[in-house]
Amino acid sequence: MTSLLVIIVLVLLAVAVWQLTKIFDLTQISSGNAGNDTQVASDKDNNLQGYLMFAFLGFIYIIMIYCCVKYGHFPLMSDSASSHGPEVDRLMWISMVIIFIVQIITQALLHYFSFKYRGREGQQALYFADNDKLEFIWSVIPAIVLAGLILYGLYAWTNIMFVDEEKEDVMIVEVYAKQFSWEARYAGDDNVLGKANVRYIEGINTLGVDLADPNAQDDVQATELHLPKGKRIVFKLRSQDVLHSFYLPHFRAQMNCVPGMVTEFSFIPTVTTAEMREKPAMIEKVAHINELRSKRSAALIAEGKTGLDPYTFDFIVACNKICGASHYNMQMKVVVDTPEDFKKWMASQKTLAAKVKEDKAGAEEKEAAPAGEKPAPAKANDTTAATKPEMVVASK
Ligand SMILES: [Cu+2]
Repeated sequence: MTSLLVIIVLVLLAVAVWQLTKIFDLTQISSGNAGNDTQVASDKDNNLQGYLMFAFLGFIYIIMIYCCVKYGHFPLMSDSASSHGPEVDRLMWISMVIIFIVQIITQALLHYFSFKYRGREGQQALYFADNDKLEFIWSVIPAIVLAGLILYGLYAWTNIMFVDEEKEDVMIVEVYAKQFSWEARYAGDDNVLGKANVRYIEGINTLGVDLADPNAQDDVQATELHLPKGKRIVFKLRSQDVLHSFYLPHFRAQMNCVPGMVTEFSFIPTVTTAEMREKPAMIEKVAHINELRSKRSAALIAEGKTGLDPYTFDFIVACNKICGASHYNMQMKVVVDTPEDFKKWMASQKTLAAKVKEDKAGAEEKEAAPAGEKPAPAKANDTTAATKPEMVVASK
């Protein structure tokens, strides 16, 4: 790395010396000390530069068309999986199309005028201090376009953020962010989350739920976010330590998780995980990922390392704020089920209160047993640990 930097510095020094020599040569010409004037642009040079401007315009257009054809499928601008997703995508498409048209026109004008007003022998540039009409035009047009985009964006945002919790049948889910994992808490049958505070964090109560609160008795904690399709979910977001961001790209959802306060976001999932896996674009994408993976896996096996498992698509919650060293790895799997499957999954979950009770009972039993006499409780404890591999991974 150091040698690379030294090489770069030396190259830059050489360029600087070369440029200084050129400047010196030019000063010699203007003061009449030099006999030849090859450094001063002639009409031929200016014509060449003018045509090169057109060539460059062609070059950037060709590159643009090539990129649109080769990389033009925007995975985050199609196939959204939430009810408000298409509106976000529409806004994105409108912005992209406007940017595309404006840049096509302005690039063409920029390069055409550079050609048209190229240097010519004996021609002087026209100078004027300002032109009110021109300035009015180039201020008002962008102002109108931007105001339109901003107003449309505000309208879309208000629509997305408006939730009438009293009229609409919503499900409350808490998502807790911490360095570097996510946890979820379901409000249970009463649909009211029990109080929580970082001071109550103890043992397996990693969310800091106040277990004395009657509303907390049916709360269910999970390390995988299961959501029923077609139901409005209101997420209550908390953070244990630093600023994180709750980001679900497939649902076009993002909201910061701020320590010391509860933020909210709400959406309706419209596509189940199984349906998403069957979409042609997703099948193609997963096949491509697995093609790359199998090559990488073969290379790893050749090196004597463990190969990679094939990738299967899953929705994710990712953290979208650089929150520390393992930020890149801060993810939680999201499973969108049919309402029936979701009910089944929920029925299979134990409440946090029950889990804590069991855990305490297990610990007391272990304490009561004299060491070396009863191997059974120790074995039972091991099994508990083995049934919670996700918890262990998540707390790393
Ligand atoms: Cu984070």
